Amino acid sequence: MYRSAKLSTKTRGLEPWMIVLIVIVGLLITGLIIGLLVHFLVYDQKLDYYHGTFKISNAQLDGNTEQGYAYHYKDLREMSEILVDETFMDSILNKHYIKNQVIKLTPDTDGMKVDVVIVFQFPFTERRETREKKIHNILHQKIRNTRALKINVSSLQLDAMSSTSGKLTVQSCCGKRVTPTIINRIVGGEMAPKFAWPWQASLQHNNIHQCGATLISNTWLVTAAHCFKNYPSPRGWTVSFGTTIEPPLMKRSIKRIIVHERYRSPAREYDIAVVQFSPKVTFTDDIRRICLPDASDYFPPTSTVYITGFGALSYGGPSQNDLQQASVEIISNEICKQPHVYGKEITFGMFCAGFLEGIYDACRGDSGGPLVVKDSKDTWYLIGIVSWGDNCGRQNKPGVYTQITYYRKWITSKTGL
Ligand code: 4AZ
Repeated sequence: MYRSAKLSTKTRGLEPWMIVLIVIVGLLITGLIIGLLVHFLVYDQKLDYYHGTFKISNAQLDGNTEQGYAYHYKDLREMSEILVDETFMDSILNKHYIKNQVIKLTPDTDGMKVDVVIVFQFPFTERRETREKKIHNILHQKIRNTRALKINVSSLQLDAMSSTSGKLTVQSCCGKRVTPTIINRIVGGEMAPKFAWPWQASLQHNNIHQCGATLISNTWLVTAAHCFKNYPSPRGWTVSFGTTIEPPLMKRSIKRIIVHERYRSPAREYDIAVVQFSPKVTFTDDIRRICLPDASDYFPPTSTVYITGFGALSYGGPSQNDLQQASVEIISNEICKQPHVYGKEITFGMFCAGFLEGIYDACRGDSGGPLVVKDSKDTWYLIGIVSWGDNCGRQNKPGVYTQITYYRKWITSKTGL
């Protein structure tokens, strides 16, 4: 009996534990397939890049005021970006539109030619030709109806870009980063998050950190002249990138050091130098150049600005391996030139930033590094170079910075930027 019963289960069907196992495995496989489908269809949609060009006929860059309105480069770029933002945010492509970036403004016979990269994220189901047609039509219609800028409708062109060249083009633009701002202090010390300050560099002599520097192109840095007081020749100098000195994200050797020809230590005027390294870097999320302001740009007192560096956390302390950051405020010359602050020590091409109550400040080793500001479109500009100060974080002794706008033409004359 016992034997025949066993035989009958074998012939009638599977053991109960096998059925349970099969159900569990089946559920797991179904779950995995659903998970992968959701991942690829919802989260892993690739970005689509388009290169658009159009011509604004009533705009000129300032300095050329014969026809139409004269704009600063920065304002015209911002107006064009806002126009493209509005175009797609108010359209049926709203859900798929990511962002746009003006990559070039070129003066043309009777206006300005604008080159812009427009980024979308579409579901896989939509055909490529359909998308391109929709984008073109929406842009065409907006341009025809726009009043603020007179855009030549027939000048509009739109081409799809490969995702590699789209990504590279967007990354090569200045002053953009991939992380939001969460901040405080260098003296007192707060570590900078990865990707937050991709233009920060460390200048090293015989592999020892000496100064900060800021990336302004794929081969040029801006820093302070006083960093080269002891070692004026490029020999022995290297630059490293990334949020730690050790290990460095990337390292390059310095080929050229151009110190301002009027810098005379121990005087503090003309504390600026440009430095060229080789080979060039490729921009990524962690290494990017910052934008330089126009010579005529003005950044008013009490504006919030940011300083970063590998410098000491207190006067006399050691340099840091992890990049530190602080949020400070621009202090007016009127306040900084008061006798109990710096008096006559503040001269042309300098400005103060920090707080009169002290605490948040740059310190030794931060010298040469950036003081930066963000505009309304989240584009970052270099406006100061850490130059000097009486001690660090002391009351009535804020940090003093080389004013980039004052030396803007000098930078162009040496680097072409
Ligand atoms: C320095 O010795 C230094 N508190 C840099 C900045 C400041 C002070 C000293 C500003 O490089």
